[in-house]
Amino acid sequence: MDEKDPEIINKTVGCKTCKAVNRRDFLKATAAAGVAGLMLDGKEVFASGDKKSQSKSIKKIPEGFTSDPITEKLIDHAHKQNIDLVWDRKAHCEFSEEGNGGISGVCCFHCNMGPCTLGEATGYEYGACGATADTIVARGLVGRVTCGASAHVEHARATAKTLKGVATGKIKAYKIRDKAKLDVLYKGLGCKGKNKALAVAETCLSDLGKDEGEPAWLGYKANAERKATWKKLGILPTGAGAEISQACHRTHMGVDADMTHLATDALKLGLVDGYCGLHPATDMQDVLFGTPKLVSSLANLSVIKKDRINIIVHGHEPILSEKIVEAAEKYPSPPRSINVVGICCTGNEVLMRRGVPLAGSMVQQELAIVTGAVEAMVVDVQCIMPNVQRVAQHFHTKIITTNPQAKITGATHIEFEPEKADEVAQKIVKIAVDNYGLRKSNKVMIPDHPPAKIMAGFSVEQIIGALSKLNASDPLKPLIDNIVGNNIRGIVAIVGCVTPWDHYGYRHLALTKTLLAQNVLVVGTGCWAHVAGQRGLLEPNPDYPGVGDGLKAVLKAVAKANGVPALPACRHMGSCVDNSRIEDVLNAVAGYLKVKISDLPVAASAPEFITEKAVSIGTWAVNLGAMTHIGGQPYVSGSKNMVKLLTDGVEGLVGGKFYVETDPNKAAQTILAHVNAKRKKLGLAV
Ligand code: NFS
Ligand code: SF4
Repeated sequence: MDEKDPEIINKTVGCKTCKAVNRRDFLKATAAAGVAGLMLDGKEVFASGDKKSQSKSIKKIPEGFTSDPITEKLIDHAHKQNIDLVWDRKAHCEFSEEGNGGISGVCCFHCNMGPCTLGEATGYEYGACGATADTIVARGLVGRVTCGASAHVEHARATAKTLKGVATGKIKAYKIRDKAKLDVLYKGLGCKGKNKALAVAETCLSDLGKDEGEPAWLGYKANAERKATWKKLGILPTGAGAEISQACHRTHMGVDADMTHLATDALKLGLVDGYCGLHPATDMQDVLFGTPKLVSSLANLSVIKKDRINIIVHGHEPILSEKIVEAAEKYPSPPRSINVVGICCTGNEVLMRRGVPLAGSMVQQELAIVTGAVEAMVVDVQCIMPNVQRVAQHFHTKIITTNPQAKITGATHIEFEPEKADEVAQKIVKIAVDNYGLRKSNKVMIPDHPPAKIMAGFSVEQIIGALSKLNASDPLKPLIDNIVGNNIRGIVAIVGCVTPWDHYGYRHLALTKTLLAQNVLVVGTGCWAHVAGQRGLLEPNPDYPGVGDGLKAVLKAVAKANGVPALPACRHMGSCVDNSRIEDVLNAVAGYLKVKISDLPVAASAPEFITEKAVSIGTWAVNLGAMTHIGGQPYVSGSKNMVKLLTDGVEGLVGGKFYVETDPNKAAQTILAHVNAKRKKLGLAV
């Protein structure tokens, strides 16, 4: 492309109007032509790489919020090299604005009489087949919950197959690390047979394959009251495969066209996620790799080291990354010591069990490569932006895909099989070591800010273990007493992704800090944990800055009883599948107080949710009885009936409901009001 050709700009502008612009080419062309920004129909459609014009498009930082300097510097560094990032590519269609088309969920692609877009965008009330906005929105929601659930189901399947291979002796690379947990599962699931690991693995695989009865993990983990409620509503799932297949069938053109009927299927798929995905994945991973215990580490992109061979593990399933960590440790006399760091939930998994530093959240994955110091980014599944390969082309970094279900065009694919885990891991580590020679030192830019100190590893077993130092015979009592006595106002789980459509981490931080100041015990997982960690909320700081006095006193007492100087303000409970651990805590508290989860002063929040997995986890949380805040549009606003059902009607069915609010300060106030209302109802002081 001749970047100086002004025609290119015109052509690209034409392209921009059809919203299919290649922003990077556009940046290059306009920068070469000396154009800083372009206006189209009175709107700024583009600001070039020129800093002055770019800053115009950056929203003002909210008062009291400091942006993360490491992230900011790397974003600037990328822009200087004309590398576009997730923050730059807002490729929304022109109908996607709020209340109009895409974002409101009224676009349907289910058949070739479409695509049909209803509502303000086109003025149509019905699709070509006569589908209403209610039907189209409901089908879309069912589709997203199904897809999210399937991701966790595949995660559980991979873990179960590995455990089965270990149990039968076919897989030698792994062993059972937590026999006690295996015993607990075996008993809890009502397994039979001498080979406990085999019985547990087969129970999971049977839950994925069957089409009658209910998932064994649901029978084991959900409390009796919940099971009865779901049964009454007819939303108890059978097996994952059958439910996912039926959901796809129901959303096919011309099958299910009743909003409420479809919505109950979404609830059912939320349960599939919880009990055929999250719980079995967490439990069997603990058996194979160990149940997390308190662990200290570091967080943020500056865990990538200039003088080391840096390998990033990224994705979700720790089966390979566990081995990469091991292979790196054992690598024969490397020329430079190897530094394995993690991104996304694979990062959380190896942090929780091995103390591997957290390099960054989902939206920081491109920035990791922009440091110029990453020899290999080893990815498995989920939340891997294909753009990592485009960014890697500017550097020596090798993107290595490993899962048979996930390839990226241009990346190196080295297929992982648990049977050959050691061999594959060693091969990958060698590729990274060899690749170090191709690193260009003048391309290395790791911001000169130290990573934050973090403490993680808060499995339920760890939490109970720590509480037992206060009361050995009744470890939950100190927690309950402090909730009743209002030192702990309530428990809020803040989880999920980080959005690029706001200042990095702003919604997570604003919400978390407000709740902590009000003595709310914040537990969390996923990419929330990256942001919380990077910004000091997982640091065991004996001053407990920003933490309310009641909560501070509790944390101090638990720390003292456990002989550690301090505990972090928030509890990092793991990856997104580890949301299962949060249910275990809620069930324990509800059981102790002999009330329903929906009666407890608790809530869930995904203030920056992005993925379909976040939607299915949120649906599961609603099923549990939790008010579930989401900080973004879930593509349902095009159906007023659906909005009413999700934010109100569903509460009468399962006790939980969705609450949508992008402003974290408003959300915090609503969540606090909810927690206080629940306290009042229980007769507790507010
Ligand atoms: Ni959860 Fe983990 Fe992050 Fe969101 Fe993706 S990494 S599974 S989906 S983006 S929190
Ligand atoms: Fe349009 Fe109906 Fe086909 Fe959807 S299923 S694209 S609404 S005709």
